[in-house]
Amino acid sequence: MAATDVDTYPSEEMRNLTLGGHVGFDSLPDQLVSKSVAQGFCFNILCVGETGIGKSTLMNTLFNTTFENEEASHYLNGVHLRPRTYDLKESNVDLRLTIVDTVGFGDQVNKEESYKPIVDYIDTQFESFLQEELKIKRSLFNYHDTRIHVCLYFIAPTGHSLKSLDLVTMKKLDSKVNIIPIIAKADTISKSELHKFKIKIMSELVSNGVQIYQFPTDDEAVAEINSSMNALLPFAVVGSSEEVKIGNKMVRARQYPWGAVQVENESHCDFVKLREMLIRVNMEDLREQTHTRHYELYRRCKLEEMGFKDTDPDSEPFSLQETYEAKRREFLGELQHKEEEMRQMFVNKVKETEAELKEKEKELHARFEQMKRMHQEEKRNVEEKRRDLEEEMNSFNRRKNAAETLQGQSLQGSSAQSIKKN
Ligand SMILES: Nc1nc2c(ncn2[C@@H]2O[C@H](COP(=O)(O)OP(=O)(O)OP(=O)(O)O)[C@@H](O)[C@H]2O)c(=O)[nH]1
Ligand SMILES: [Mg+2]
Repeated sequence: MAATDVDTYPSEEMRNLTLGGHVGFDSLPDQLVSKSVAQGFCFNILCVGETGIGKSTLMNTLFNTTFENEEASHYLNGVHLRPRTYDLKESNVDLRLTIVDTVGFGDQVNKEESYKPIVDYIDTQFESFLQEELKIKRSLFNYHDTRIHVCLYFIAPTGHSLKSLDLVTMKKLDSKVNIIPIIAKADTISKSELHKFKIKIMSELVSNGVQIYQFPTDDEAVAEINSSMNALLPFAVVGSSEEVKIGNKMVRARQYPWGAVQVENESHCDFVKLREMLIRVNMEDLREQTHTRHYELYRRCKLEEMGFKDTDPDSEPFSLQETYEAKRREFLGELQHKEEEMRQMFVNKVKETEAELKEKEKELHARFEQMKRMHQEEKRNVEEKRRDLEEEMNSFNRRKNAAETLQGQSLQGSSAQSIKKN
């Protein structure tokens, strides 16, 4: 075949050439940038944290705006997820931002199932993307990607340790999403306690095998800042919707009788570090990791479940048609097996019912015979009684007749005597 006759050049034969003048492909990165800018970006944040822990306030503080905010009730039966999408613009860059809130998280008495709606939500977004990819006429270009790029996990500032709900939830999520743990309302914990709390949290995460997102250190430009920030996790943050006058500037802060906690003051909290890492340095890496690690894992498991598999380079090429046929045969076999099982079950059930009915019929027959015997017995008794009564009646009549004759005779005798006397 012609295709096998074509010789491929070994990589050693590749040569570097110098160009005689400007050709223009050095504009490729710019082309990519302008194309991306024209297309716009999307970023999806999942906020997992107890009701009232400060999720909405932090989102408002992070994006320096006021998103829709509905306070959650503490009395919900279960956890549900509430996604809200906003179109934001900064300079000429459009960002479609989706914030997903976990409503009712941590409020139930039994918290065993609290992680499930979150896992389901993440999987559903992966599934939608996979379905779009598998379509014949797919439109990934203008598809609204709802896959979660980052999960901000809000830890309560207890100063003790992580709650089992936190550990279970993070463990269930860590293979599906980039988790950045943060200590919420960090103004409520003292500096020395916070330091110990951070160490405790990290050691608990490690001992429980929870994989949190690590800021990438393979790109030289950001390796230094990212590796120093990795050591400062989990960030202790403060959110605020108030502005306070500090010096002659209005800044976001929380005002207390003893002073103000400034959100953007790095000696007060790690808010600036979080914003830097999440939005300004690693947003693209979070998007990329979601696609190349988490989605890839979901896709692989899903396709393997559907019967697809890769073959090694030496064996026959992978054929979709064959996989489909094999899966179809397997499915039909299973269906037949199930049908046979159901038929057998039906036959057994009919037999059982038949036997039960026969048993009942026998019982009824026996009862009928018994009643018949009882009836005959009673009839005999009644007959005997009737005969006795008849006999009694006859003897009574005989005695009555005799008495009457006797009476008649004695009457006749007495009248004859009186005639004689007279
Ligand atoms: N001390 C302190 N209070 C905060 C902080 N952030 C938010 N709060 C307060 O906590 C309360 C709840 O804040 P929200 O942002 O509504 O909390 P939430 O997690 O969005 O609440 P739900 O959406 O109802 O679950 C508000 O009174 C906020 O002012 C913080 O960093 N420190
Ligand atoms: Mg809220």
